[in-house]
Amino acid sequence: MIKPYIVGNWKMNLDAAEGTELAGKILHASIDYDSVDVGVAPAFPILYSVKQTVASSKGRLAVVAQNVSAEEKGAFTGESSISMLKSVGVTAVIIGHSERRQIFGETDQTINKKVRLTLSYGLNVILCVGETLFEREADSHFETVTAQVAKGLKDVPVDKIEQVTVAYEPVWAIGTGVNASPADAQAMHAKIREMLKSLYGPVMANKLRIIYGGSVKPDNAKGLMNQPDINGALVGGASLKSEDFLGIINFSK
Ligand code: G2H
Repeated sequence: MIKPYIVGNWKMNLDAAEGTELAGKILHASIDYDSVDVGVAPAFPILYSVKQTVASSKGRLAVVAQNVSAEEKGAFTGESSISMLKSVGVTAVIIGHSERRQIFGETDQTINKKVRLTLSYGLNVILCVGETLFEREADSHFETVTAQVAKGLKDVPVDKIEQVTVAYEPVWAIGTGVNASPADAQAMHAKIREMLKSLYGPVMANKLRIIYGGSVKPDNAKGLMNQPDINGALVGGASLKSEDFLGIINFSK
């Protein structure tokens, strides 16, 4: 049984006061960390204060970054490096979110560079993949998504792959209120696991987490989490309210 992983992607929401308040509520909620891993991904300026807020969890409530520079250091105005994120206690990075791919033009090559850099610093990666509505309607969704997995993980060695979680987020389901049906999501997760098997072998692939994202809410979480290849959720909008986020965590076990 793969331990589920629920991550709240706060995106560009919540300032320092709001973010630390929400982190405090999650910290003080009753969460069985033996049966679920939980993380929150605040915006860069409040990563440190959120990390301080949840310090007493001793890392059980993980603080995750939403992005990282593909470069290690230097004249890259506006960027934040992996060593900077590590220095404030971040333990994982979301890489290749569809908003990064679509709005900021990130390619599979850039994403792969960020993945390898993050892993080399000992941090975990949440590698996001997902098809557009156009790709789904053209029936190329399986091909698109499995290619994103293979390209994102290019040259990632087997001894680092356990630091990686794959997040399947169909672009047409993100922030739209429309979510993939549990059966559709399961079908894609199974294809992703097949790709992971071809890259890393069945024993390793069966240990890796593939989480689902795209309008996950307390009322649809249970159906999704019951699927055999769905090992958790990357939650956007519903992670901004503690009751909703905690509700989803409860359905994950
Ligand atoms: C997908 C998801 C979180 P939401 O982007 O990564 O957001 O749950 O708002 O669709």
